[in-house]
Amino acid sequence: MNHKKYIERCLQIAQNGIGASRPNPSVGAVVVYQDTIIGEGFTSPYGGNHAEVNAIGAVKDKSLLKKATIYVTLEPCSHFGKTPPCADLIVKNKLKNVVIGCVDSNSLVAGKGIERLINAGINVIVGVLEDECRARHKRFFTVQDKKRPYIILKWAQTKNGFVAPLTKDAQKPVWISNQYSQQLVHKWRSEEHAILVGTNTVIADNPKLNVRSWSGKNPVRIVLDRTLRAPKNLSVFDGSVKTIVITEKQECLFDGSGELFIETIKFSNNLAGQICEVLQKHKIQSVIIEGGTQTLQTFIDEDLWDEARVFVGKVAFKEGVKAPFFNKAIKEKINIKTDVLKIYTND
Ligand code: AOF
Ligand code: ZN
Repeated sequence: MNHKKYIERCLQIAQNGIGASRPNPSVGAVVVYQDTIIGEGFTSPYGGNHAEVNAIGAVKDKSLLKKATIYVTLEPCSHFGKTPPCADLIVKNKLKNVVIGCVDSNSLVAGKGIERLINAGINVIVGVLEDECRARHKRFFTVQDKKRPYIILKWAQTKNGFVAPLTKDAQKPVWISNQYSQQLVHKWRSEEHAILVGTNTVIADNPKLNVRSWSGKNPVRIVLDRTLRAPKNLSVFDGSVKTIVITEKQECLFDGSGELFIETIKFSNNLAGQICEVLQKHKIQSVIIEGGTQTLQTFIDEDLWDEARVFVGKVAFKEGVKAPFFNKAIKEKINIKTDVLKIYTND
């Protein structure tokens, strides 16, 4: 049987749960009998069913399960969390084969799910499209393994490396990217747990930092404001979404709306590291950093980033604000279908 083909299908459907399943990884599972998919599912919103429960539940004729194979992007769990162990469900339904993309590094599972399946006499194959499955669950694995959120840097630059002209004419906004890239950015926001910007960006653009031209959850907003100089009437402080202000000021100038959190740190040389600690404290699994250049550069300089998504426009400015730059050789991801977007990974 073509194992890769079915794990590929698991990867596709796992995409449907991204964002909603958080902090759980969005896993994909398909049940196959005689080279035909007879059930499939992905992780339900947090607290709900795991992918295997949904995939097995979708099989109409349960008598086929004994002869079927279940494919799953992540090792079936072995623990009682919000839901009972998926490994037990597979054993109870006597599935013949289990094909797994990658092992779960959660210490509650970490191989115990596989062990349980093997002990029950089920054929188990591990590591089909392993890299792709680990990449699908990259946010989850980063939190598990690195004890910090998955960090995505995002910016748009001209073809000659500027993010903005030197003087900004408010009447004439300059578009480096296009309307499609704007929509893509909103999709990206819906996929991440938090969005982070510096004060200059907040004051200059008064952004809402929410999801508009896409459907899905709004990310938690994080504003770096060392001196608490951002006016309180800005959109980010409208109380509609959880917002964390990271500052150096001790005194809190806000009147404590339920969605607003002030975190005080020292803006010193390991700023990005300290920000990660604040994000850990708030159990943030992933963050997209949308500017400005100084903030982005801080994360690059401290080598605290996982992915950079860079729009490179067709325009050029004579002079302007320089785009962030990488201070070491980095890989550009291939297979991107557009020449406007470049994706780099820090691995
Ligand atoms: C699976 N299938 O679809 C997912 C798994 O609190 P719980 O019960 O929801 O368990 C969460 C843990 O289960 C999570 O940290 C990860 O180790 C695993 N996620 N496992 O068998 C799934 N999402
Ligand atoms: Zn499970």
